[in-house]
Amino acid sequence: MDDRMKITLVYPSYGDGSHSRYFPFGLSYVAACLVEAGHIVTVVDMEGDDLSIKDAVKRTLDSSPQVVGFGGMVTRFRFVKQLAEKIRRELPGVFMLAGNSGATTVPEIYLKSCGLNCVVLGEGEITSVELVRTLQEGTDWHSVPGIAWLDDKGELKESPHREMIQALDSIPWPAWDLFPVENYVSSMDHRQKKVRHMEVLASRGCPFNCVYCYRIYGRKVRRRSPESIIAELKELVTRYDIKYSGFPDDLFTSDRDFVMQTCALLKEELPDLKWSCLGRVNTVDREMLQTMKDAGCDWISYGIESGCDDMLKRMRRGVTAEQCLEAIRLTESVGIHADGSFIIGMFGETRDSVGKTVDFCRKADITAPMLFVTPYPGTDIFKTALEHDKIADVEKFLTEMNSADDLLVNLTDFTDRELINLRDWAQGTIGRNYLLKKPLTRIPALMVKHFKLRGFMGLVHDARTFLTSLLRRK
Ligand code: B12
Ligand code: SF4
Repeated sequence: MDDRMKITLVYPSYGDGSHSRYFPFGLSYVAACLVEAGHIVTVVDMEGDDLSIKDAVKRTLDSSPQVVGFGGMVTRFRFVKQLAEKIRRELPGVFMLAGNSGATTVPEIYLKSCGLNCVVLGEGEITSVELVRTLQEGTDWHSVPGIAWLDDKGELKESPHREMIQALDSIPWPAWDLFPVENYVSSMDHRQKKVRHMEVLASRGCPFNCVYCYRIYGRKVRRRSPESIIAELKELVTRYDIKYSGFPDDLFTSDRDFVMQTCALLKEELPDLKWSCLGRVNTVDREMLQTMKDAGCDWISYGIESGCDDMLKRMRRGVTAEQCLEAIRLTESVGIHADGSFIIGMFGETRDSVGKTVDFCRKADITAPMLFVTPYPGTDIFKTALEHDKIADVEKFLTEMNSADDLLVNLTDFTDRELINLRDWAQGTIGRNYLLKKPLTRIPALMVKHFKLRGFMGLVHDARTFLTSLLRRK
């Protein structure tokens, strides 16, 4: 008799009308561990396969699962809810669970709204395997560390917390082949370039403590060995012919020695591979950046967030605008493209602080999307927002989440309309300053990019936006 468990892992969609095509590492690590434990694992990937809710439910039912696990970050809550309701109706006895940032930070809402049996808190690799083993053996699953559930009275219960996995090299590589991996590999990369790519996670955790950030892996950083990272990259080159990669870790540059050792090996073993990473301005220096460049790094995304020192202090960034400017210049000077991200709408934001951010971008000669500060569950500003009654209904807030392009919670003294107008003005001015600095090269390059992304009508729309912003200079 086949006593393996049949588990279906469901990856919910990115959001209405848009795609991330960013490989779902969390779910794929969990899948790899369950396969290693000998189970039959099916993946239903709404994102990678462009599935509607109806199709995703059908595929899940067709796989006749005994266990269904949902992944996806907190922004995908509304999809988990819809999927879980429909699956529960068809398969009343199936064991359903969810993991990832939302399920970990607001477990009660996930459990109540989605009718789940339990949620997995934090890292899912060991917990999911132990949980499935208890289900397989018919023993009491409530004793498995690292989970939460609702008791008979509907109250939240948690088992003892699970220690984080120290030896990251011991975790199997992501189960790429269970997913529609080709759709990810051949999609546009984060630079909107069509080059075969797949990212690799090199570390977990970040030592810093920014108020708007949630770190599921905490502040103690754990790293893989450079040898294991390079081995995984080589496998990706051989298996999928990737030409580009990247490290979407919390913060790849947090340890200089680690970066230097990884780069030395990359340069030696994979000299043709280009890659990108997330960086923090106070963790880089010229020698390190040059070493990264020599090892194939061509793009670093820095979370700059604001060009105003007061705002940076409120965000607990621990850096000044001047340091940010210096790091961007240094990065560009060694030939790596420096990208920045900005947020608007922190507690205490003023017209003056937004003006400083616009000015910063002009001086740094960068353009970047300006997103609204959103108090995601698990962050310090989530707690502050609740204390200040800024979020009347947390479940409604979760249901409305998409990308931070929309204003969901206003933490400032501006009205919503004022804040949206201020964002539109700042975004338009940053973009226009950037384009007009080198109009002959930058405007055509942007037009080509937008044409490729959105076709002729997209191009017309962008041209109109740009011209309107020229007319609305104040
Ligand atoms: C890459 C990335 C992206 C990619 C997409 C990633 C993806 N595949 O969905 C892009 C760039 C598109 C992106 C977008 C956004 N992102 Co993002 N992103 C990340 C980043 C850097 C890495 C994610 C990752 O792969 N982690 C590694 C894997 C292994 O960890 P994991 O996913 O947490 O999985 C583990 C556990 O959670 C658990 N688990 C996960 N799934 C499951 C399922 C089951 C069944 C089980 C049992 C366990 C389990 O086990 C896994 C292994 O231990 C994280 C930060 C981070 N380091 O995690 C932020 C992060 C997830 N993003 C975040 C945010 C806020 C966003 C945006 C809203 C920002 C924006 N600008 O609009 C958008 C949301 C877009 C949307 N509509 O969904 C926040 C989420 C905050 C929160 N409280 O939930 C994070 C945590 C960043 C931060 N530090 O604040 N993001
Ligand atoms: S925003 Fe970046 S640097 Fe700040 S705590 Fe989060 S991961 Fe670390």
